[in-house]
Amino acid sequence: MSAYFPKIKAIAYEGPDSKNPLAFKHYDAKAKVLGKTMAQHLRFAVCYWHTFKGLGVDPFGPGTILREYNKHSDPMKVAEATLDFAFEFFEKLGVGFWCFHDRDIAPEAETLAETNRRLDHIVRLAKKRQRDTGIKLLWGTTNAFSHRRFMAGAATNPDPAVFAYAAAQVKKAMEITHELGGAGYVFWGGREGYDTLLNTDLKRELDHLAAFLHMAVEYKKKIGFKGQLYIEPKPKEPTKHQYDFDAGNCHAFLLKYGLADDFKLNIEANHATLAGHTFQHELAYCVANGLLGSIDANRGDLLLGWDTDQFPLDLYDTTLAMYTVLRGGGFTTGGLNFDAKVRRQSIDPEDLFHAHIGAMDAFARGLKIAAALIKDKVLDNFVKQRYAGWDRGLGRRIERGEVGFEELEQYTLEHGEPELKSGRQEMLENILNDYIR
Ligand code: XUL
Ligand code: CO
Repeated sequence: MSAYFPKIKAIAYEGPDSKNPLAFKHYDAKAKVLGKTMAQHLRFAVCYWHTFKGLGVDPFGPGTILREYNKHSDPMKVAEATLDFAFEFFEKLGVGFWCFHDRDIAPEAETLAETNRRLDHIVRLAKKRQRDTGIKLLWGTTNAFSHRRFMAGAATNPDPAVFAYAAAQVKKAMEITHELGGAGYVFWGGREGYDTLLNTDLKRELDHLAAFLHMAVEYKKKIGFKGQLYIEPKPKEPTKHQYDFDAGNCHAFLLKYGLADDFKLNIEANHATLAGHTFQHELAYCVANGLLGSIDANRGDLLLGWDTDQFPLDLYDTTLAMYTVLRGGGFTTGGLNFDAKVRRQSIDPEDLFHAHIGAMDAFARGLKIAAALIKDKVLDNFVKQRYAGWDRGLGRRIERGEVGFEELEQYTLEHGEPELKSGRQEMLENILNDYIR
């Protein structure tokens, strides 16, 4: 069946010398890197909301992108046609996974009961598509931020009736994610934050968010859903201050409320930079704290202070991300979901292919470069040497908790001024540059 892209064949790997824009130059799904195939390492997913529902809307104008599947007048016909388009796209692109919000795949109806019936219908179709193609669900999630009822948040809403509505929605979204064999479920705090503290009880809202997540954990166990739960940090937008600000903030929240065993994090590159961190920093924080879950791959724009959700192409970013992920043991339940949208002028379906091909190639290159850095131990050896003092003598005794301030004062009185060593930042940056090719 080739309904929507009759002219585009399955995207093939043609190698770095190919000049074909509709071919992979670096992503060779079956090629092995450090003992696993590229597909197993990267676990690419296409996200439904940007790729199929995103139509180029911006604050200055409506969408510019006209898609054939949106031509039907019945919204459920649109939903069915979108699913057809989506699975044709997944197959031709050659990704193993997809991700969605409940409201992406089926439009909301007048009542919750009818909305849920619509979801069940699309889920039945999606399940068949998954079975026929072998494409799996990386994670599902809930859109509890677009409808006007959620203008003041979902789980952190001042009104318990809105909290209840959001709970009902997450309950259903977890059920359908389970039904579709999802490997995970994401909580991105859409409007869980505030616009002004003048009308906000911050402590109460955080307590409510924790109560909500505890209910989700309980329900997950009740229905036997084995997928991993993730929180996706973001510091701002749409609210002035989002409660799930960054990885460190989420970690403290999870620890405080006794949720740390049940959640990992879904790190988004553009959210990291909005928080004033690098993408690698957020991943490194996760690795250091056992929180590495999944990735929303994209990039921001250095000159723009909002979430531009562009397709990731920067080899430094993809290399350092893959370096950190590999050194953290790689993905288990998670993967690389392209939470990215084509620009407003990229109006052809073909642009969706160019966008994803480029991003997949950028991560494949990042993976290969990261593997070479790891194999040659160029950075590892330097770091090991830099901390070698902790593997012997005084350092080892400190790490083992065998000495206190008095012994350390005595040591300093005896040994005097420590001998300083260069951090060699420029040399290490040059080494990294030598590997990026
Ligand atoms: C918003 C964002 C979301 C989540 C899923 O910035 O990243 O698309 O990934 O709700
Ligand atoms: Co995201």
